[in-house]
Amino acid sequence: MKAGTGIKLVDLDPRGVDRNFRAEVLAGLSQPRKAIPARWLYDDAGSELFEKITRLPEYYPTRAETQILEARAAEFARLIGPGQAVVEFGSGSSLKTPLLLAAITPAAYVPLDISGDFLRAAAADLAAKFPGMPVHPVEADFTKRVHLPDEVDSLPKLGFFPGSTIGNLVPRTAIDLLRSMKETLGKGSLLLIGIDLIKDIAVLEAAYDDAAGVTAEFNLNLARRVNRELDGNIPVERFRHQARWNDTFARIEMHLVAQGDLAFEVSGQDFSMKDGETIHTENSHKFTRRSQNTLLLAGGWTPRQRWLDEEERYSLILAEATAPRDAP
Ligand code: AVI
Repeated sequence: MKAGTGIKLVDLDPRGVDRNFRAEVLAGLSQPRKAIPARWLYDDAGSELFEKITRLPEYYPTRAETQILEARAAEFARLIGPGQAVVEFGSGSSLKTPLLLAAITPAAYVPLDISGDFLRAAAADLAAKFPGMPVHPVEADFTKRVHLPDEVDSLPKLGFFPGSTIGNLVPRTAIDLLRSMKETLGKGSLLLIGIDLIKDIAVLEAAYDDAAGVTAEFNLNLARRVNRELDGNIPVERFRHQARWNDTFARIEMHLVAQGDLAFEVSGQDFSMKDGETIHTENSHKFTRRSQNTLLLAGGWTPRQRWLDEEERYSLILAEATAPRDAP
């Protein structure tokens, strides 16, 4: 991290491979229960597959969230008001972000993303769609406090974190992230956050194991990426994608399941797996109204308004940064 800027410099080895990727894959595969952090699913191929997932008939979150953004524009305008600096955590979706910006007439838009390429492309797209609205992209790791551009210092702030990406984090990390967002945005700021809901298990499992096999490809691409970038020889064709509901932790888990006993190498290290053993690749937590409130309050945000889509599958919540209060 470059001191004080909130900008994370990626640490590449001489072949241009991110050293953190190698370290996290080797550590994750060496554990008794093998796992690779979900953030590594998103190389170029993975990001393209995720875009396809958002259009699948089984994957309801994107459509449900877009429907809320379309249907509730007048309420956003009333509750949020004009003149905000909209700070988007992530480089923005070409569909959802314009819906929000058109609804509330902001004074500036500040997308934050660790990937400079995505960020610049998304910022240019938004600037073209909203001529006259200042756009200040910031290349930063927003899991830590980010120093926002001086130009938006005096403006009220609205954080935007759609997509239920918060659900990909385990509760401790999710709360750390919410607290960092509050530090980035400051006292009195607002946060509009998408959070997915617990529902029929069959619906959830289908959303993460679609009939066309796109999510399976998305998951298997992680093993292919390891082979490509880390000198691996994982026999990808001997793994099966699995999406399973874990009721104890209220989450869908993605796993790569070994079909038969197998062995492989990654970066010169040997690994073996028994038939049925898995590599855990993603969690997607789902919530009730109460567990959403608990999460947000633990992260320093007081929920003020909650909207559901027509089929009540998904929610968008407006919360306010509140001072810590321990006494009842
Ligand atoms: C990015 N994130 C919110 C998606 C989700 O629903 O958890 C990632 C995803 N994984 C499989 N399908 C979609």
